[in-house]
This record gives sequence, C-alpha cells and structure tokens, in this order.
Amino acid sequence: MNASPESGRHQPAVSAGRIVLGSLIATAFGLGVAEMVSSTSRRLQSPVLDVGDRAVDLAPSWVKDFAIAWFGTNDKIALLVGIAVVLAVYAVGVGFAYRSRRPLAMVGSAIFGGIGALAAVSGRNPGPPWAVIPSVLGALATYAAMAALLGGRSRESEWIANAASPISIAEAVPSPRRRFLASVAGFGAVAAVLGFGGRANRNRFSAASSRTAVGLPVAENPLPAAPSGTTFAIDGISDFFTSNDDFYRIDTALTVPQLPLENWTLRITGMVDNPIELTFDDLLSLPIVESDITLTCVSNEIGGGLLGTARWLGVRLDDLLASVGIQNGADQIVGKSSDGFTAGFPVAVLDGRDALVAFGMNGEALPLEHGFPARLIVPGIYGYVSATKWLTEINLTRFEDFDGYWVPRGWDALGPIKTQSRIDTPRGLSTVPPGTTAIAGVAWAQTRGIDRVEVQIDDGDWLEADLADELNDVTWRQWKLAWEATPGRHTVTVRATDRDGETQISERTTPIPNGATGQHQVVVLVSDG
Ligand SMILES: Nc1nc2c(c(=O)[nH]1)N[C@H]1C(S)=C(S)[C@@H](COP(=O)(O)O)O[C@H]1N2
Ligand SMILES: [Mo]
Repeated sequence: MNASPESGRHQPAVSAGRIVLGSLIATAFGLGVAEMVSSTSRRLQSPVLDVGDRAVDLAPSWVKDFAIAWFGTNDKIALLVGIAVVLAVYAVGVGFAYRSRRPLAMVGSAIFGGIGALAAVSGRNPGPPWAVIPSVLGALATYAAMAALLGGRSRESEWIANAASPISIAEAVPSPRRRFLASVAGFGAVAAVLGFGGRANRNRFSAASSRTAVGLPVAENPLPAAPSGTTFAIDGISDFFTSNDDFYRIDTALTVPQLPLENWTLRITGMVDNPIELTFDDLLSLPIVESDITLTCVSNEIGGGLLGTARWLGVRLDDLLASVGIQNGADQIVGKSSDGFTAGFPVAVLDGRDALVAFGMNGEALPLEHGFPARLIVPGIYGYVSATKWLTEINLTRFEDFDGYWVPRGWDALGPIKTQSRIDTPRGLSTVPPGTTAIAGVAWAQTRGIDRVEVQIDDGDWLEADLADELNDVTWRQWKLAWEATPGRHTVTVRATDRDGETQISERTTPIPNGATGQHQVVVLVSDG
C-alpha cells in the first residue's frame, strides 16, 4: 500500500497547480540562495545577471535594435522580464519532470545551474573560477526545495497516519494541502529574505559615497554660462544643456558598475613608450579643461532622444597620450571598461578637438550611470566607438589587431556622427490653434557645424529656419520657424545642412551599421479656431 515517494511509480497524484506553485517557489528559493552567496564578493553577481549579460552579448544586432526601438532605455528591464519568464517556464517543466521522471529533473536542475555557472566564468568580463559557486549552490537549493515541496509523503501514508490519529483529524493534523501551503509560505519567505538581504549586503560595494566625496577641481579654462543667443525661449524646445537626470543612458550593463575610487586606476597600455597607471588623484593633478559637447548614440532613430549636451570636465586625451608617447604604427585608441565593454577610434581623430578623459558632467562628478569615476568623450563620433564609461584602461593598438565591442556585431568600425535635425515642438499628433505657431528644434553635425536648417510644410517649398548662435561646432544648434498654421492636418519636415555642404537626405535607413538617415517629420493637427 505504502509507496515510496522515490519509486516514481506509485506516487500519489499531486495537482498540477501544486507542481506549478511548488516549482516556482523552489526556484525563487534557489535564486535567493544564489543572490545571498553572490553578495559576499564584489567579483560576483547574481547568476540571473550573468545570464543576462551573456544574452546581451550574444543577441544578434537586430534584437538589440528591436529592443531599443520597442523599449528604449527600458531595454534592460525588458530583458530581465524576458529571462524571468523563460526561467519560470523552465522551472515548471523541471517540476513536472520531478513528479514523473526524476532523473530528468536532476538533469534539468544541473543544466539550470550549469548555465548560470558558465555565464559567470565566460563572456566579455569572465569571473574567477569560483564564480560558479552561487549557481551551483542555487541549483542544489532549488532541487532540495523541490524535493521538500513536491516529493512529500504519499497520500495513502498520510491517510493512514491521519486515520491512526486518536484526535480529530481536522484540528490536530494539518491536511496535506495546508501543510503544502505552509511549506510554500516558508520557502517563499526565506527566498525573499535571502534575495533582499543579498541585495542589501551588496550595497557595501556601492560607489555612491565615493562619488559624493569627490571635490571637483576648477578648469584652467573655466567656461562662461552659454550666451543667451544660443537658446530660443520657446516652449517645448530642448534645453541647451541636458540635465544629468534627463541625459539618455545607453550601455550593455544590466547593473551599473560600482568603482569606488579606492580601488580604481586608469592604465594606459599597448603601443606606447611609457605605459602608466593613474589614480583618480593623479588624474586631477593634470591640467583640467572644460568643454561643451553633444554626445550622440548611433542607435538614435530619426526624431529620437538618444543624444544630449553636457559641460564635461576632464583631462585632454591628446595631452595624456602625448605624455606616454604613442608608438609608430598604432592607429587605434581603445577605451576599456571595468565590465569588459570596449570602444575604439582612430588615433587620427585627435586632430585638436576636445577629446577628454572626463570625470565631471554639468558641474558634478560623473553620475554612476554615466561612467563614474571616468569615461571618454570624443566629439564628432558616436558613443559606441568612443565614449567608454567606467573607464579602466586606454589601450593603443591597430585596427587590424582589435575590434571594439560593437564591431563584430555588425556595426561600422568608424562611426562619424551624421548630420541630423529634430523637431521638438510642436509634438507629433498634437493639436495647435490656427495662426502663428513656432516650429522649433535642434540640429547637429559635430565637428562640422550646422550651416542651415530648412522646414517644409506638407509638399510646400523648403523654408529656411532661424538658427540660434552657434556655441561651438561640437554641440547641437537650436533652430525655429514661425509658421502661419491653417486649419487641418499638416505634415512638418525638417532637414539640416552642415558646413561641408551636405544636406540630410530623405531616404530612411536603419541605425545599423553607422547611424540612421532620413528626415524627421511630424503630423500636426491645426484646429478650426
Ligand atoms: N562601459 C560602457 N561604456 C559605454 C557603453 C557601454 O555599453 N558600456 N555604451 C556606449 C554608447 S553606445 C553610448 S551612445 C554612450 C552613452 O553614454 P551615456 O549613457 O552616458 O549617455 O556610452 C558609450 N559607453
Ligand atoms: Mo550608443
């Protein structure tokens, strides 16, 4: 009568609902264990994030494009939600296997742990061999919790036990269902404590207090506030300087790398005469400059918001490299990040423009998400080939010897910024009253500078817009046009011409491989009055 739970043949039925709930809670418990274990070292992270990192690295470019197009800067959350869904389905599968074919469940759990372990020790920033520990313990904990929740005693034996009990069954002996729910609650609670506790424990590796303690030096060329002529007082136009909070963020990092200054150095390596390693204080003791530069992402769609202008504070890259001596033959400067990201650009780009190792942004130490403690900023080329955040190394090499992170993923090795313009106001599909309406926005063509911006209403002639004063040739330029709006639905199109005489073409192409082309267009509804 009494079947052993291990026999697998005479197991009592367990409802599908129980298997689903039990396997999910067991997995949450395992993840909690992994989170807590991984929080003991700054070199470890949750296996879920390790797997996410590998997914980011392995995802084909069109997936990345799609993710940015659909989720914008929420692409990371979308990925983590995706992983959670896959994980949940997998866990439930293992749960059912546990009830029907136990060896299969064992294999399933081993694969589950193995994927986490592999993710932890591979990829662009592989952990030490012992980085497999959180995944291994997490998988074992998951399996143990599954056994506890789904393996239970057989219903028959329970019935016997209950029937044998001299006291009232209902009161004294919890029903199997109740016992199951109590176990679920117990494992769930421990999972939450471990998970959140692990998170909290990890906080001691935060770089936030290190950043707060930074006192920024004054530049040798303190810049005045931007002259009023560079901005138009028009509602809805982009502020000339983008606040740090509003500045777009694009990177492959699922969690912001934490680089407290005590542990941080910047090394200059490769084809240089005198490799050096600088501390943050060393960096601050060099001549400091300030520069206003518009940073632009190659993934920016026509009309998109993946660009912003900041006042950067830092050390000139050309001076820094001159001090170490670039060797003959080196034609690429590669910035390397603590998280394994790399971006390379030609040595020839250093033509006198203000390329910086930046540590200040709009009067503050670099925000953690924007690369604290230091990053590269190179005017005129897209961020993916230049603007390495969480910078730990600058390596001089050859293009034939090294590809930056995005190059093998289908993006061009050189990424000069394309001439572009955007309509900030009126917004697409907004309704405006008839009469004089300001159409306004920004145009950019770092390092060439904007020569002309034109606006077209419906199929009319191109009308030349007023340009605000140019601050310099590496920041965007505001433009405006007074439009006599007539009732109805109108299409407004903008195009810019740079000082090389190139006018933005209307043909639309995708951001990959070297930046979108096309003209921004909005439909505006003009009311009858
Ligand atoms: N370490 C690191 N640096 C990086 C990236 C990254 O993924 N990792 N992305 C680059 C890209 S594609 C862009 S457009 C800029 C964006 O900088 P921001 O997030 O400060 O706006 O950072 C660059 N620097
Ligand atoms: Mo980018």
